[in-house]
Amino acid sequence: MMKLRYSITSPFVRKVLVTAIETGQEGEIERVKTNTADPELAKHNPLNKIPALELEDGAVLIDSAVICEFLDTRKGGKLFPKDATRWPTLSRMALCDGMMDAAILRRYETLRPETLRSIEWDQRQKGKVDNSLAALEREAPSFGDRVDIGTLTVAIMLDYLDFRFAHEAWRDRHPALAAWHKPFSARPSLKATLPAD
Ligand SMILES: N[C@@H](CCC(=O)N[C@@H](CS)C(=O)NCC(=O)O)C(=O)O
Repeated sequence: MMKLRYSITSPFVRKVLVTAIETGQEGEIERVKTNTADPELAKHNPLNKIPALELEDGAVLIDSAVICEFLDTRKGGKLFPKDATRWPTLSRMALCDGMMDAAILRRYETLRPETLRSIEWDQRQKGKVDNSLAALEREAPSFGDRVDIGTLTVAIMLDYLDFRFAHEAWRDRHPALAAWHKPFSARPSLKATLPAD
């Protein structure tokens, strides 16, 4: 069995779980619940971040993009296209990864003592998410029923906004994205991995 250092609230871990389900490898991955504050995690990932995937030979892969492409490649490459759509797909994933990085930084800021929090920092990260949502809103009509690592990461990122920033109501200003997200989020891989506290 491979071992995945994971937490159910992490959208980056969720990318890996969704990829595992979409490619039929869920049963080959043992989940090891991990607190990123645990110094032991550094043995697997010196960045102390999850996901980290330990392979059967003990080697460890880090970063969701690397782990997802590894899993997908093992099963013949379904989610990472090899044709001309590869680069826009990877770029879409990278945009959503960046949005999740910004949203997570905002979330971490809320966990600091109130006197140490910076409104400027929060607004700077929020601006990245807002600008990227506007860009995705323009692209959403072209998504169709494409299922690849790009569109899956869009859904995972939107679900993370629902999970941590529901009060900011992204659907209100992004009707095309909302119309695409509704049926897409019924995919079993997404339903089975929704974040929860
Ligand atoms: N680029 C990384 C980001 C992973 C990441 O930021 N994970 C968060 C949890 S969602 C984490 O481990 N944070 C702990 C920390 O930053 O110390 C990936 O795609 O896997």
